[in-house]
Amino acid sequence: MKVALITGVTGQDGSYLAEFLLEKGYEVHGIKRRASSFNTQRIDHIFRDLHEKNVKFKLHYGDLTDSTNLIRIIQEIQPDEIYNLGAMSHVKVSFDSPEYVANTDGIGTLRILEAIRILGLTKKTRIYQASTSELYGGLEKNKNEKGFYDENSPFYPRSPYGVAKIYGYWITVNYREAYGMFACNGILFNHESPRRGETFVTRKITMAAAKIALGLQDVLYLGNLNSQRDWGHAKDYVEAMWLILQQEKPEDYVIATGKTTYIRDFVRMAFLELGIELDFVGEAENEVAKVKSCSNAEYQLPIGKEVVKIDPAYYRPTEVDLLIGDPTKANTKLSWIPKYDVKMLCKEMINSDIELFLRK
Ligand code: NDP
Ligand code: GDR
Repeated sequence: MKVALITGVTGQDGSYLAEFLLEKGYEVHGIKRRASSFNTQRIDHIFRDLHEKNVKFKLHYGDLTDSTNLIRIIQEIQPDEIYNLGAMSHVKVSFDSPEYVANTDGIGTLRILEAIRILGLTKKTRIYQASTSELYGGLEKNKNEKGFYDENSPFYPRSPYGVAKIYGYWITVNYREAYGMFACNGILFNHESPRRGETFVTRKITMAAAKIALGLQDVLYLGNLNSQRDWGHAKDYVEAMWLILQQEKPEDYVIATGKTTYIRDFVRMAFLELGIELDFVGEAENEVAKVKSCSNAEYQLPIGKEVVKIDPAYYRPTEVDLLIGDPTKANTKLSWIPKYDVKMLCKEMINSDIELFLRK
């Protein structure tokens, strides 16, 4: 039986990956942080009491800022595979806590790699590093000739998060080259799901659309509606993480859908799932979305009601305007083809949020 260790197991991706690996027959260990209230909602359904027999999913307290803790856990578990998903992952928040992000997202990656080296596991343990499309920074001139970002496109990060992650990227490449470790970067473009954190834009939108339709919220305040993102489903993306570690040679891969959508169009799509058609009027900070029509008898709002407004507090000091990834290498070498497109993703998220608020 293979043994895997996941940092960030309580997050969106960690929870889907843990489910995926358990289904594949792995013994799965996860590192969770101590918090004053429960932070395991996304994994409670797969957790079994340790007193039961044959428990395949185990949690350990730990933190990516604590080397001794990481060394002890890795020594105890002797994992075949480590998925380093733990990170302060919010781009806007990284402007508020840049030093913490550098420590966790950047040096945290080094701590994992060094632990493997110190423990003499360089030939046994394969490592997946959660790299990101934020490394590209969305610069027009850095796209490839087809108009996408691929494994060879130059990086130009635009946030403390992106800068910390670029260290994680390069230290992973360096340890692979210097010590022959099986260490790989997955350069993943945005991926979402009903488990997405509530302050990322897609989930913020689907939750608000559901609440507004149900009469539980008045207005949704957003920042920049003009950026574009290549959105996939987290379930598809965790499969790619696993595939990357099953290859003969350690390499880095872009994981993306190859399609991009304006934030504004995701808002439109989410409300339309509930039969609510929106009209966007005005520009920049004065832009608003008004209800144009309501075709679903269950969700009737006054025509002309302003449901989306702009709050510049959500603007970022430096923005990544456009992300679109070229998944050709993953399609061909990993035979990875995503099952979800952005419309299916949006539908699943909105339905899940409607159910959530109906239950409350
Ligand atoms: P989440 O924010 O949902 O989860 C992050 C996880 O990291 C949580 O389990 C969190 O714990 C944990 N964590 C945060 N700080 C620390 C720390 N100091 N020590 C240990 N664990 C910590 O992120 P996602 O699941 O969306 O993303 C997973 C990884 O992939 C991240 O590294 C992210 O940067 C990267 N990524 C994500 C993309 C996306 O679109 N989702 C795209 C590209 C890369 P807690 O629950 O206690 O907060
Ligand atoms: P991103 O995701 O920064 O791409 O990072 P996020 O959903 O936060 O923002 C996407 C775009 O939407 C714009 N936006 C808003 N964003 C948020 N969060 N809240 C708002 O109110 C709002 N209004 C407009 C943003 O300006 C941005 O252009 C995610 C994270 O998961 C990272 O960890 C990961 O590395 C990258 O995706 C790939």
